[in-house]
Amino acid sequence: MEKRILIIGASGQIGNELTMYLRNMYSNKNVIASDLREASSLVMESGPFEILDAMDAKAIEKTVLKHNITDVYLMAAMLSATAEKYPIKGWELNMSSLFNVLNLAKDKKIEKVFWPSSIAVFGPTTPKTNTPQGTIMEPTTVYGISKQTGERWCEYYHKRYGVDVRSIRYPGLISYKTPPGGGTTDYAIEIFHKALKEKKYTCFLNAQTTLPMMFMDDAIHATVNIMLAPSHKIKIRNAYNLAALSFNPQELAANIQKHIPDFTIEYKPDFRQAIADSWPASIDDATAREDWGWEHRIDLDMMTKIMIDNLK
Ligand code: AKB
Repeated sequence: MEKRILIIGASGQIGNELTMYLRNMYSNKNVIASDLREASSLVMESGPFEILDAMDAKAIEKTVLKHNITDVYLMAAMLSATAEKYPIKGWELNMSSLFNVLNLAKDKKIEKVFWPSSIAVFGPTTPKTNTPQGTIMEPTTVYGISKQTGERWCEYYHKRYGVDVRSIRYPGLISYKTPPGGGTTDYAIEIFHKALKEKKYTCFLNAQTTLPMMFMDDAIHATVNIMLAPSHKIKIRNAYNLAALSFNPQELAANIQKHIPDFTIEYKPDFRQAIADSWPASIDDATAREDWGWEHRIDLDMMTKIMIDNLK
């Protein structure tokens, strides 16, 4: 049967690039983009678009039936920094959107679901380096609590109702096409814009804050590949650890200085420092590599060059 895909949250950082990638794969007409607000002109002009609220179960169902949707990618979420400002709103959006989509799969109105988890499921009591796939998870942020809870529900819907749901714990994602929205890892994108425009950047994390990161192209490949994998290869139905890069602001700044020698950085940590301090510094993703063949392609040098060349 032909794939008919709905992307919820197509205006966001991942949704925008994922929509264009999937339209290339499955043809423009088969990938329906949706969001609360209009997406980039590329997304709006290349295929179908619906205004859709991820919290509105009826509206999602109507869109799914109207377009004969088979697969849903639920990319709408409130990220870590914003969710700390609006805890209840963050919790409600992140949880109700997930239930809306899982219930459609449970009722056999769609076949497959992608839902993004995050390294935010881990907390201060988790081993900080090479964080294993299965380990202590005591997240201390609203976003992390919602992602960890979401993972449990994904596994429950799979075991109890046979829902084919697949998920990845994204690290911080770096891209030049769409701005990020309210995350703790956003500094790693802001820094490039400021380095090119003003040759200086004030970082909201301290110099030594090492976090797991990934260039967007790798994240898109991971997302598409986990959805393409045969069901029996997806042995983990909460979410897979995924890794590519790990660096701190000082190391990233030094890399940027190779291209912009007079770039300077200073550090003024704010409330996001506590969020970052509760997260791992590096991730062990051996299980994803073994189960469905995940591998990353872009290292820190390549990522820095791509960002600078494209933002110039
Ligand atoms: C955030 O910083 O909130 C996100 C994430 C790591 O999930 N980028």
